[in-house]
Amino acid sequence: MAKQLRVGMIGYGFMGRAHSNAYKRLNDFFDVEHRPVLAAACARKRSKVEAFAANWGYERVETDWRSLVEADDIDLIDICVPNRFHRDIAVAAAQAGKMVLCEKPLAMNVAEAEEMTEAVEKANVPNMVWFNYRRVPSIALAKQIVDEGRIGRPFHYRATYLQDWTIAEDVPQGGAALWRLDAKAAGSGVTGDLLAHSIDTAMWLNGAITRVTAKTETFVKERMHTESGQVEPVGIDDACMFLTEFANGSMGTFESTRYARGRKNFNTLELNGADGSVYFDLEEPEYLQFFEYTQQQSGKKTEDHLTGWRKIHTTNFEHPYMDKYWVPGTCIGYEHTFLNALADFVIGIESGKPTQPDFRNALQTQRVCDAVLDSAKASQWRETGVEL
Ligand code: SOE
Repeated sequence: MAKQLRVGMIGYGFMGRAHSNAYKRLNDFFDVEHRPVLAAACARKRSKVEAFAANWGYERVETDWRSLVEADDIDLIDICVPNRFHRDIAVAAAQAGKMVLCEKPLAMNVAEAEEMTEAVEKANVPNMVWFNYRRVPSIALAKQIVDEGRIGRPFHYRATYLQDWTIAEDVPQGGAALWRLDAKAAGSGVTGDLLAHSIDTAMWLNGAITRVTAKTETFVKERMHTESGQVEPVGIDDACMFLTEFANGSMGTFESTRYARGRKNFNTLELNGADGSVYFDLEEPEYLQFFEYTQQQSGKKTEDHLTGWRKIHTTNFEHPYMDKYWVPGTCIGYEHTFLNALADFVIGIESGKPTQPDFRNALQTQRVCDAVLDSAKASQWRETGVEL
């Protein structure tokens, strides 16, 4: 018998839509016992949340998140609001015994992330942070290749995450959609918003980041604040670059900006090891590039003229998640990364093996983000304190 999973969604923006789509489609593609029910959507502005609820098919609306987390007919709270609200909602939801799913980054800073982690662990409620890029089949295949030992001793990790939507000086900070430019709402700029994704993927593929040295820049120093109507100083990092040491002895470079003209959501990674390399580019998400170094076997003719990068079209049934969708050669999209993440979460509940990244795992990413920002401020190397 199907078990209902009654969802209380908080927020109605980009992520509210991406997650709602995942709840609606889960049982169309994945054979799991739980059936998500879009029970309630919550936001402060009634007209907005009513329109969102009507569009996606939520049964009712709430305008106070506190009522939603206390409601008896809700099993799971999904937090899709600006980062400054994550901590209070997650802690209250855990205390009310609800499962908690939270958009990235987990929190404004490590102190909040620790509090949230403690709350979900004390209440023993299933929890997950939506680092959706782990669920791109090509990136999941990179993980498989690493776990199979095909990269060998790792030397280098390289990540870039570039956008260009904040170059104009008249883009305001604060308010719907633009809260990401307001340090009071977001905590940080590209470090929490974009590099958190890169850091999560990097530590998943290549283990703990132990030390960092960073440089950040804020190119536009003042912007109109939508809420106050005043021109206010900008407190976020517009760009951030950092070097890392990984616990496994490899080194990494990370670059992120919202000022790379022409780059909309350019997210790449490369890992180079003694025996091979993997490369991924989100603009070609259905491909993983893999270089395999094959040593010459004694007595065998060398085939060096045939060595080179393989561009693997990750659409076969054998590739991660792909047996759930269409036929080989046909691709899936951005929205499916959320569907895959939700499926993993539900499978985790049903199997009793919690899926990752849970709050404790995302706390480690938060540690790296905080160390990066602190390093940039002090112009010094910082230990991250990551436990993996
Ligand atoms: C920012 O523009 C943003 O929407 C991030 O917040 C998302 O996490 C990223 O995946 C796409 O870009």
